[in-house]
Amino acid sequence: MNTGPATRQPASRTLRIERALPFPYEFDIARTALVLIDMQRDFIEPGGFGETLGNDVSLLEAIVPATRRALHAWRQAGGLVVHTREAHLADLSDCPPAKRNRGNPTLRIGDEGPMGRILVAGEPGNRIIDALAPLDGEIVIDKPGKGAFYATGLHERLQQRGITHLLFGGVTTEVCVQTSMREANDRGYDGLLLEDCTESYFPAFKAATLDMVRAQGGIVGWTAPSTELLAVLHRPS
Ligand code: TIU
Repeated sequence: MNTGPATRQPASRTLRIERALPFPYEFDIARTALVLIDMQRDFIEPGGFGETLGNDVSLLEAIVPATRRALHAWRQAGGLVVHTREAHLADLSDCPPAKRNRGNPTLRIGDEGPMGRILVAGEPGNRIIDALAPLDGEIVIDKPGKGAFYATGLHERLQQRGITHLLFGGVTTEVCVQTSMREANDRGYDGLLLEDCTESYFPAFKAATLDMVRAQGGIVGWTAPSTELLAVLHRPS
């Protein structure tokens, strides 16, 4: 059922984030979606996929308050919200052996862990964290790859709605977020990464990704702190 502010089609309204890098970012709320990548328990809480890979997952939690504020403001403005989850079918038919067998994790994709089967759709660990839980009417994409566009139909769904611009947040910055931004870039979207709404298990990789995105005149897209987004959303039109 579609209810609540998430389903309202916002009126066309062009906003401009002056302090975006490498130069100001202009977008029409009616043609822009906020895309939150993989803010699921598997990556953010102990006992999930992130930890089985040997990572300290506590770093990622720090972005939740800023991401929640951005999500709330975007919902208030009536903008389209897309949530993704890295998720595989229970029979793992969409998980290539190359992905499952990579590295030396303590638990592999599909194995039973403290939050259910690792990275499997419908398991407790695969749920988006409560603070950012999707509302009815928001798009929720289960993606078998790192990128949000691979084998998901997301591009078609965005095209149906006339979306041309994407604001990105989520985890991890250099893996699923950057892959999704690059996929979006190749499909013709103008993407902006909200700097304080994304995090990596490796702070240096986050910093490098922000630099890579905005280098060469925005070769992948733009970056800006979420406070700049909030400021333009709250400014009277
Ligand atoms: N391992 C890691 O940094 N990330 C992933 O495996 N998936 C996402 O980034 N969502």
